[in-house]
Amino acid sequence: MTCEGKTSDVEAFFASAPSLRDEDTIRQRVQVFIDEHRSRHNRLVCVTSGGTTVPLERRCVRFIDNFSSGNRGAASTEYFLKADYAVIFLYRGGTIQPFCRSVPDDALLTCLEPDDSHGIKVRAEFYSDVEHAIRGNHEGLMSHKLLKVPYTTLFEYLQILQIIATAAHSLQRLAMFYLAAAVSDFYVPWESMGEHKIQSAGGSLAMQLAGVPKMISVLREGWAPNAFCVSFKLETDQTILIQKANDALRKYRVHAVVANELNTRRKKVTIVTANGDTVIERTDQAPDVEMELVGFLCEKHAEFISNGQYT
Ligand code: 9Z3
Repeated sequence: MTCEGKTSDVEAFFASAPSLRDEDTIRQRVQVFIDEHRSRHNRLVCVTSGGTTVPLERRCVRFIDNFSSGNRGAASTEYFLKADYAVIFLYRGGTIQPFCRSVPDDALLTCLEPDDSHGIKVRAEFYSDVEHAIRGNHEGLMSHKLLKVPYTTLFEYLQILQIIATAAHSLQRLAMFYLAAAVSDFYVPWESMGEHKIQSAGGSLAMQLAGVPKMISVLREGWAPNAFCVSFKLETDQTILIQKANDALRKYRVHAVVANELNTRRKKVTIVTANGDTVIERTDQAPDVEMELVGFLCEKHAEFISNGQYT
């Protein structure tokens, strides 16, 4: 995600974005969820997950995508729920869902089979994974601890994040933002985008992409200034990763930056805070890095709630 959001750039971004489909419904669902947890003094985290698309045409056939399977966001959501947080899961449609990490992509066709009485049953070898997925999801939704909001485009992602963050302002320090989504730094402004599919007759294509205003700063300074804010830094070059994470920490004034390298992201993350770096590496005994990562951040958030600061 980007930052140093000059107010005029940010306003221009939102003013020119296409209107958000189902905006009233999203706003209402988010508000009701947050109000319920505010009245119970619960901790609430907004976990963002998956990657944004950047459309190249208004009637979009082609788009630029940011890589993310959604595994990090899904796993983290499970651990936040376990830690008794209410979770708003802002996810890219089609990416991995909480409790479904062990279920194959084509779950319907892989996990189910016809039974003897013209019905359908779960294949024995997938039974426990399917049961885990269905029970976990059902429990999260039915207990009102989990609210899932899908997005696809960069415009939708930032519009919905703004809705969530401004509503979460009322939770003050009880709110956390855990920004694991891979968000494009570049986009085609809606007003400069053609209506129809770009024609290929001319051979090559040159396009000018504009920089996305840095919304993390806006979230920190304007939308939810009292919330605990964790952003992620992804690099493919290990040698610049920690420096870039430190730069982000200072620039965006977030409470922690989780630094990860693309190829090792499932095994190792470094949490960079003003108090130093903490490396988390998955051991053979641990199911994933998210268990320890979320545990660490929950502790820091608890300190922050009590003192307004953390060690
Ligand atoms: C991350 O770095 C996430 O950890 C991953 C998780 C996307 C790598 P998966 O979904 O992977 O489990 O497959 N997210 C943030 C990526 C990002 O766009 N960060 C921006 C940057 O690095 C800052 S906001 O510049």
